[in-house]
Amino acid sequence: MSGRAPADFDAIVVGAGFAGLYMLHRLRGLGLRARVFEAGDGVGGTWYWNRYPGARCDIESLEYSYQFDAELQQEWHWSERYAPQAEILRYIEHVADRFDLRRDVQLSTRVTAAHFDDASGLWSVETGSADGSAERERHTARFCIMATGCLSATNVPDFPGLESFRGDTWHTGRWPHEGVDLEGRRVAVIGTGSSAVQSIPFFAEQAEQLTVFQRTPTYSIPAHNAPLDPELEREVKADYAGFRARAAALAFGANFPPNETLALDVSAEERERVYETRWEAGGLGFVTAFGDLLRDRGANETAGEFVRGKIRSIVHDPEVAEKLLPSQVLGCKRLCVDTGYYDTFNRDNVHLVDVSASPIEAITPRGVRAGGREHEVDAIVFATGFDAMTGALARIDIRGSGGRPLADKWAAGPLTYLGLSTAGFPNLFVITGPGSPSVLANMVPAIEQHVDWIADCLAHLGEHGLSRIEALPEAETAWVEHTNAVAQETLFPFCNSWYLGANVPGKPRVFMPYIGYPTYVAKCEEVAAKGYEGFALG
Ligand code: N01
Repeated sequence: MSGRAPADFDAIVVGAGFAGLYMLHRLRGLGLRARVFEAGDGVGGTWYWNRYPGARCDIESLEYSYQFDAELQQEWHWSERYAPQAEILRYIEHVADRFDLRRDVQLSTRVTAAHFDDASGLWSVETGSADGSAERERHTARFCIMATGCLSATNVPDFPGLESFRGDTWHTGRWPHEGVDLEGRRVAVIGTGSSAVQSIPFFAEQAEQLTVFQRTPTYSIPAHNAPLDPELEREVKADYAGFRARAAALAFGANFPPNETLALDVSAEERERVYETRWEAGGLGFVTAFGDLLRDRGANETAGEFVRGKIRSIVHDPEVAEKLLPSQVLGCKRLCVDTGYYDTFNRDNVHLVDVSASPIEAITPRGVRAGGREHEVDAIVFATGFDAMTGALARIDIRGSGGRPLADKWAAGPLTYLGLSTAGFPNLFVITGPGSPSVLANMVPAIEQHVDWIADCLAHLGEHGLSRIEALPEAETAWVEHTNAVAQETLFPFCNSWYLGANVPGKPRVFMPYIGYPTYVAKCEEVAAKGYEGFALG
């Protein structure tokens, strides 16, 4: 690359999860000097932090893995249909060792700032120790690549009195590594999203009393998790590439083939039969039971009513069942996948507190006050989710050309071209950023697609003696408008989901992920084939 000012590294990567590690591997393959900074004391990202009991993937293990190395995917054996957190973390650690990645990963190091310097054309990245105790350091690099994750910045609501609580508090996304003993304790869980749905059955087994504070009832589909079927594993491994290609044509992978038939085009009996089949199969495939579930409210309502019927049949106490019935559009918040969630509310030691009408008023020294009543507990679990998609970036002081803060540029919501790049921030890439399919695709292949695109782009720059790439404002505007237009054709904007930023008070309400993985991949390929159309190269 021409015009190169001396820099500590060719590229700095922030985060050592699935995205950062594969990015490092590709950068090395290009002969570039790279350093990964990671706040955690180990690699793994999401799967390093989310160690709460019951944490596991909602995408089947044979699909939730890297495909860049044929031997790796042949040799790794998953033990269950849906891999538990510890096994996914072992897999990521195995990849780090197998490809000798650790020597360029600096752990326990938090990136606090990343500033672009117009004069040198370099990024200056400031790091400190993860606990803030060590001196800050600065490192320069031509490229800065954010592999900071979509669901990594935890969200603990600002409940009055939080600091006064005398017991223990934990967030599911920062679960203590040594585990937590709930034996004989009265425990509160705040939230009923995926993390709560997975952990509540485990907490209920251990705790003396478990009180669940629910603001929005959730739709959850049984996982029907089981040991991985060896016959299926053999079949997939006999043609893993073909399996991956089939998966790439769908949102959530090869085992979730969508049914194109419209729900309202078939009889009520036929709908019931299809829903029952999907419920028995388990998992996220429920939402693709018919082609119009996320487009037509009437169609969606039939699926919602089916799940409500299931909840009524599982939960014995009709009053509790009634409280658990979701009424929002099914699937417009991420569908949950569970093992025994609704059934847990049949236990004598589990209590459900509906805080939809009367929100949690305060955390008191002895518990949680809601609806004018204090619920005394010894510990509180915040299963309150994440400042999704933009939160991890917002927690870094990122400044582009002319010193412009990203926080200012994104004050009304994230603006990106392809979710990969943002105008005014040259040589900055975001892996699975807002405006890309990310959380509405299978994350690992979506990450690989982004990493490959970025690596190919850097190779292109090198081959053409170029050192700078930046999204053009007009390409970005068109992409943001297109992303919004696609979302508006669906039912996704109709709930208070984290896809919209609606879970974090004050966050701009903008639908962040791009809907349509195959279309998106084709667009990225077209942009590259046209010499990085929509980008200024120099
Ligand atoms: O977080 P969430 P999560 N008072 O935002 C409630 C992925 N994931 O960690 O819905 C009371 O979904 C909030 O209520 P409401 C997956 O993509 C995957 O569970 O906003 N309650 C909600 O119930 C998932 O979608 C897996 O009304 C408050 C809950 O807290 C994403 O991560 C497992 C509140 C937060 O739910 C996030 O899931 C785990 C308040 N002030 C996570 N504020 C799998 O692979 C928030 N809540 C299976």
